[in-house]
Amino acid sequence: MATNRTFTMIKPDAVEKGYIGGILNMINEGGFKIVAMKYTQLSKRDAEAFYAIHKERPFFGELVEFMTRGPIVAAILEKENAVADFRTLIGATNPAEAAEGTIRKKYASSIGENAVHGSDSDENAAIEGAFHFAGREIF
Ligand code: RTP
Ligand code: MG
Repeated sequence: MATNRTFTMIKPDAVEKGYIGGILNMINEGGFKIVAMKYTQLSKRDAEAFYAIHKERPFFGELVEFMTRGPIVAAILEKENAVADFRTLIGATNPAEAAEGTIRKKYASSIGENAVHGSDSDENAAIEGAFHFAGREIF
């Protein structure tokens, strides 16, 4: 995957609350093009693999439980400087610290249930995109 792409998930909390449309609108307004998208649900094994980097953290069990409790929207987004610009658009992990105008400020409820995921590096964007999408599903 090229370095002008990032990977996102609309997390179960935001899907449950009916925020898919609002979040996709902010993504479009932010200048990102959707090049792959699916509505799916993570298995426990998927979530443990996806968040393996956090497996020693005290919140890992809670994170896996949360991310598997309902469907998510997974997508690959394209824009110049996609990874950094998308992290800016989503805002801080803790919505209490998220800037005005960010997705988490508007839609996240807590540090754990924070509405969206955004890749933190080009390398992870490529890994995470490939975790969810086959080449023929990316346009
Ligand atoms: P993400 O990977 O989902 O985009 O979030 P992030 O980079 O802003 O935050 P990260 O440190 O990678 O943490 C991953 C996710 O774990 C949950 N978390 N819970 N209870 C807690 O203290 C806590 N800390 C993190 C959040 O869902 C966070 O997005
Ligand atoms: Mg992260």
